[in-house]
Amino acid sequence: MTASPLKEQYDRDGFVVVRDFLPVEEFNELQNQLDFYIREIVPTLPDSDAFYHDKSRTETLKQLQHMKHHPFFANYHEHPRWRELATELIGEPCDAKDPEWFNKPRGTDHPTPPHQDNFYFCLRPANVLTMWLALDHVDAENGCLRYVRGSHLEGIRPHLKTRVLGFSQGIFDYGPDDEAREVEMHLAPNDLIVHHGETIHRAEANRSSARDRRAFAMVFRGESCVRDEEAFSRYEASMNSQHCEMGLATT
Ligand SMILES: O=C(O)CCC(=O)C(=O)O
Repeated sequence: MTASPLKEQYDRDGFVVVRDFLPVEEFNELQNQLDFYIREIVPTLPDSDAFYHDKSRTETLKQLQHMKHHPFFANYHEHPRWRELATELIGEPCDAKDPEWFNKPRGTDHPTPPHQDNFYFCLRPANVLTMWLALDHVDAENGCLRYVRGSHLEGIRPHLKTRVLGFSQGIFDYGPDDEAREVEMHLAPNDLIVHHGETIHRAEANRSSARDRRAFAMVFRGESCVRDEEAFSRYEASMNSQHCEMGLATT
Protein backbone atom coordinates (compact mmCIF):
# COMPACT_ATOMS: atom_id res chain seq x y z
CA MET A 1 0.00 0.00 0.00
CA THR A 2 1.41 3.45 -0.88
CA ALA A 3 1.64 6.10 1.83
CA SER A 4 -0.72 9.10 1.68
CA PRO A 5 0.82 12.52 0.83
CA LEU A 6 0.29 13.56 4.46
CA LYS A 7 2.18 10.52 5.76
CA GLU A 8 5.00 11.08 3.24
CA GLN A 9 5.33 14.68 4.39
CA TYR A 10 5.27 13.65 8.07
CA ASP A 11 7.95 11.00 7.50
CA ARG A 12 10.14 13.45 5.58
CA ASP A 13 9.76 16.69 7.59
CA GLY A 14 8.75 15.41 11.04
CA PHE A 15 5.57 17.52 11.07
CA VAL A 16 2.39 18.25 9.08
CA VAL A 17 -0.40 20.84 9.18
CA VAL A 18 -4.10 20.05 8.76
CA ARG A 19 -6.17 23.21 8.31
CA ASP A 20 -9.71 23.37 9.74
CA PHE A 21 -9.35 20.04 11.48
CA LEU A 22 -12.66 19.60 13.35
CA PRO A 23 -16.21 20.18 12.11
CA VAL A 24 -17.14 23.62 13.38
CA GLU A 25 -19.74 22.39 15.90
CA GLU A 26 -17.18 19.99 17.42
CA PHE A 27 -14.58 22.74 17.65
CA ASN A 28 -17.12 24.99 19.43
CA GLU A 29 -18.05 22.16 21.80
CA LEU A 30 -14.36 21.59 22.62
CA GLN A 31 -13.94 25.29 23.42
CA ASN A 32 -17.05 25.30 25.64
CA GLN A 33 -15.82 22.23 27.52
CA LEU A 34 -12.40 23.84 27.98
CA ASP A 35 -14.02 26.99 29.39
CA PHE A 36 -16.00 24.82 31.83
CA TYR A 37 -12.90 22.80 32.84
CA ILE A 38 -10.85 25.93 33.48
CA ARG A 39 -13.64 27.62 35.44
CA GLU A 40 -14.91 24.68 37.53
CA ILE A 41 -12.24 21.95 37.67
CA VAL A 42 -8.89 23.73 37.52
CA PRO A 43 -9.31 25.46 40.94
CA THR A 44 -9.55 21.99 42.52
CA LEU A 45 -6.46 20.50 40.82
CA PRO A 46 -3.06 19.69 42.42
CA ASP A 47 0.02 21.73 41.44
CA SER A 48 1.20 18.94 39.15
CA ASP A 49 -1.82 19.28 36.82
CA ALA A 50 -2.16 23.08 36.44
CA PHE A 51 0.78 25.42 35.94
CA TYR A 52 0.59 29.20 36.30
CA HIS A 53 3.01 31.89 35.24
CA ASP A 54 2.06 33.59 38.54
CA LYS A 55 -0.14 31.48 40.80
CA SER A 56 -1.66 34.53 42.47
CA ARG A 57 -3.18 35.59 39.10
CA THR A 58 -5.56 33.01 37.62
CA GLU A 59 -5.43 34.72 34.22
CA THR A 60 -1.81 33.54 33.93
CA LEU A 61 -2.77 29.84 33.72
CA LYS A 62 -0.31 28.48 31.17
CA GLN A 63 -0.52 24.70 31.08
CA LEU A 64 -2.86 21.84 32.01
CA GLN A 65 -1.63 18.27 32.16
CA HIS A 66 -3.42 14.98 32.83
CA MET A 67 -6.82 16.36 31.77
CA LYS A 68 -8.75 13.37 33.04
CA HIS A 69 -10.85 15.05 35.72
CA HIS A 70 -13.96 15.32 33.54
CA PRO A 71 -15.54 12.61 31.32
CA PHE A 72 -15.44 14.78 28.18
CA PHE A 73 -11.63 14.94 28.38
CA ALA A 74 -11.05 11.55 29.98
CA ASN A 75 -12.73 10.00 26.91
CA TYR A 76 -11.48 12.45 24.30
CA HIS A 77 -8.73 10.12 23.06
CA GLU A 78 -11.53 7.96 21.56
CA HIS A 79 -12.44 10.78 19.15
CA PRO A 80 -12.36 9.11 15.69
CA ARG A 81 -10.91 12.03 13.75
CA TRP A 82 -7.91 12.41 16.06
CA ARG A 83 -7.39 8.67 16.34
CA GLU A 84 -7.63 7.99 12.59
CA LEU A 85 -5.10 10.67 11.72
CA ALA A 86 -2.72 9.51 14.48
CA THR A 87 -2.96 5.89 13.29
CA GLU A 88 -2.30 6.90 9.68
CA LEU A 89 0.82 8.90 10.60
CA ILE A 90 2.18 6.47 13.18
CA GLY A 91 1.52 3.53 10.85
CA GLU A 92 0.31 1.11 13.52
CA PRO A 93 -2.48 0.92 16.14
CA CYS A 94 -1.89 3.55 18.80
CA ASP A 95 -3.24 5.01 22.01
CA ALA A 96 -3.26 8.46 23.59
CA LYS A 97 -2.31 9.94 26.92
CA ASP A 98 -4.67 12.35 28.70
CA PRO A 99 -5.11 15.64 26.82
CA GLU A 100 -3.10 18.76 27.59
CA TRP A 101 -3.72 22.48 27.18
CA PHE A 102 -1.01 25.05 26.52
CA ASN A 103 -1.21 28.80 26.78
CA LYS A 104 1.11 31.73 26.49
CA PRO A 105 -1.09 34.30 28.22
CA ARG A 106 -0.82 37.90 27.01
CA GLY A 107 1.51 39.98 29.16
CA THR A 108 3.65 37.05 30.32
CA ASP A 109 7.18 36.25 29.30
CA HIS A 110 7.81 32.56 28.94
CA PRO A 111 9.44 30.99 25.89
CA THR A 112 9.21 27.24 25.25
CA PRO A 113 12.81 25.93 25.27
CA PRO A 114 13.99 23.89 22.27
CA HIS A 115 13.29 20.25 23.03
CA GLN A 116 12.31 16.83 21.69
CA ASP A 117 9.21 15.36 23.34
CA ASN A 118 10.67 11.86 23.35
CA PHE A 119 13.48 13.05 25.60
CA TYR A 120 10.66 13.29 28.19
CA PHE A 121 8.71 10.18 27.12
CA CYS A 122 11.73 7.83 26.69
CA LEU A 123 9.90 5.56 24.21
CA ARG A 124 11.71 2.99 22.05
CA PRO A 125 11.07 2.95 19.14
CA ALA A 126 10.13 6.64 18.96
CA ASN A 127 6.85 5.92 17.23
CA VAL A 128 5.05 8.71 19.03
CA LEU A 129 3.56 12.03 17.97
CA THR A 130 1.93 15.14 19.38
CA MET A 131 -1.22 16.67 17.87
CA TRP A 132 -1.54 20.38 18.74
CA LEU A 133 -4.78 22.17 17.86
CA ALA A 134 -4.69 25.98 17.75
CA LEU A 135 -7.49 27.67 19.70
CA ASP A 136 -6.37 31.22 18.78
CA HIS A 137 -4.68 32.84 15.81
CA VAL A 138 -1.02 31.96 16.26
CA ASP A 139 1.91 33.77 14.67
CA ALA A 140 5.43 35.00 15.42
CA GLU A 141 4.17 37.81 17.67
CA ASN A 142 2.24 35.62 20.13
CA GLY A 143 4.71 32.72 20.22
CA CYS A 144 4.04 30.24 17.42
CA LEU A 145 5.76 26.85 17.46
CA ARG A 146 8.93 26.58 15.36
CA TYR A 147 9.98 23.20 14.00
CA VAL A 148 13.45 22.16 12.85
CA ARG A 149 12.55 20.38 9.64
CA GLY A 150 13.91 16.84 9.39
CA SER A 151 15.40 16.84 12.91
CA HIS A 152 13.36 13.74 13.86
CA LEU A 153 15.77 11.73 11.68
CA GLU A 154 18.88 12.83 13.57
CA GLY A 155 18.48 11.25 17.03
CA ILE A 156 18.01 12.73 20.47
CA ARG A 157 20.18 15.75 21.34
CA PRO A 158 21.52 16.33 24.86
CA HIS A 159 19.08 18.18 27.12
CA LEU A 160 19.73 20.01 30.41
CA LYS A 161 17.47 21.20 33.20
CA THR A 162 15.70 24.52 32.49
CA ARG A 163 13.88 27.02 34.73
CA VAL A 164 10.72 26.73 32.59
CA LEU A 165 7.82 25.10 34.38
CA GLY A 166 6.20 22.45 32.13
CA PHE A 167 9.37 22.07 30.02
CA SER A 168 11.89 20.94 32.57
CA GLN A 169 14.58 20.00 30.00
CA GLY A 170 15.86 21.85 26.94
CA ILE A 171 18.53 21.37 24.27
CA PHE A 172 21.44 23.38 25.63
CA ASP A 173 23.56 23.57 22.46
CA TYR A 174 20.75 24.83 20.22
CA GLY A 175 22.32 27.36 17.86
CA PRO A 176 22.19 29.39 14.65
CA ASP A 177 22.40 26.30 12.41
CA ASP A 178 19.24 24.97 14.05
CA GLU A 179 17.51 28.34 13.85
CA ALA A 180 18.28 28.55 10.13
CA ARG A 181 16.28 25.36 9.59
CA GLU A 182 13.24 26.46 11.64
CA VAL A 183 9.77 26.65 10.13
CA GLU A 184 7.35 29.07 11.84
CA MET A 185 3.90 27.55 12.21
CA HIS A 186 1.29 30.27 11.62
CA LEU A 187 -2.17 28.95 12.39
CA ALA A 188 -5.82 29.93 12.60
CA PRO A 189 -8.17 28.57 15.27
CA ASN A 190 -9.01 24.91 14.48
CA ASP A 191 -5.78 24.34 12.49
CA LEU A 192 -3.89 21.26 13.69
CA ILE A 193 -0.17 20.64 13.66
CA VAL A 194 1.27 17.20 14.28
CA HIS A 195 4.91 16.59 15.14
CA HIS A 196 6.99 13.46 15.56
CA GLY A 197 8.29 12.80 19.09
CA GLU A 198 11.88 13.52 18.04
CA THR A 199 11.23 16.69 16.00
CA ILE A 200 13.03 19.60 17.66
CA HIS A 201 10.69 22.48 18.41
CA ARG A 202 10.53 25.64 20.46
CA ALA A 203 8.49 28.82 20.77
CA GLU A 204 9.30 32.38 21.72
CA ALA A 205 7.42 34.29 24.40
CA ASN A 206 4.11 35.95 23.60
CA ARG A 207 5.00 39.59 22.84
CA SER A 208 1.40 40.63 22.21
CA SER A 209 -0.33 42.62 24.93
CA ALA A 210 -3.81 41.80 23.57
CA ARG A 211 -3.79 38.15 22.45
CA ASP A 212 -3.38 34.86 24.29
CA ARG A 213 -1.89 31.81 22.52
CA ARG A 214 -3.91 28.77 23.48
CA ALA A 215 -3.80 25.21 22.16
CA PHE A 216 -5.27 21.80 22.99
CA ALA A 217 -3.01 18.77 22.51
CA MET A 218 -2.85 14.99 22.66
CA VAL A 219 0.10 12.60 22.45
CA PHE A 220 -0.44 9.28 20.64
CA ARG A 221 2.03 6.40 20.87
CA GLY A 222 2.23 3.31 18.66
CA GLU A 223 1.59 -0.08 20.23
CA SER A 224 5.21 -1.10 19.56
CA CYS A 225 6.59 1.62 21.90
CA VAL A 226 8.16 0.50 25.15
CA ARG A 227 9.32 2.96 27.79
CA ASP A 228 12.99 2.89 28.76
CA GLU A 229 12.36 2.88 32.53
CA GLU A 230 15.90 3.79 33.49
CA ALA A 231 15.96 6.86 31.25
CA PHE A 232 12.47 7.81 32.40
CA SER A 233 13.43 7.63 36.11
CA ARG A 234 16.36 9.97 35.44
CA TYR A 235 14.05 12.40 33.64
CA GLU A 236 11.41 12.21 36.40
CA ALA A 237 13.98 12.82 39.15
CA SER A 238 15.26 15.88 37.33
CA MET A 239 11.71 17.20 36.80
CA ASN A 240 10.81 16.66 40.45
CA SER A 241 13.96 18.47 41.58
CA GLN A 242 12.98 21.39 39.30
CA HIS A 243 9.50 21.45 40.86
CA CYS A 244 11.00 21.43 44.38
CA GLU A 245 13.32 24.31 43.47
CA MET A 246 10.27 26.23 42.20
CA GLY A 247 8.28 25.56 45.37
CA LEU A 248 5.72 23.17 43.81
CA ALA A 249 4.42 19.93 45.27
CA THR A 250 5.97 16.95 43.42
CA THR A 251 3.90 14.11 41.89
O1 LIG B 1 2.77 25.08 23.28
C1 LIG B 1 4.00 25.14 23.39
O2 LIG B 1 4.62 26.20 23.46
C2 LIG B 1 4.82 23.90 23.41
C3 LIG B 1 4.08 22.67 23.10
C4 LIG B 1 4.98 21.50 22.95
O3 LIG B 1 6.18 21.58 23.09
C5 LIG B 1 4.40 20.20 22.63
O4 LIG B 1 3.17 20.07 22.59
O5 LIG B 1 5.19 19.26 22.42
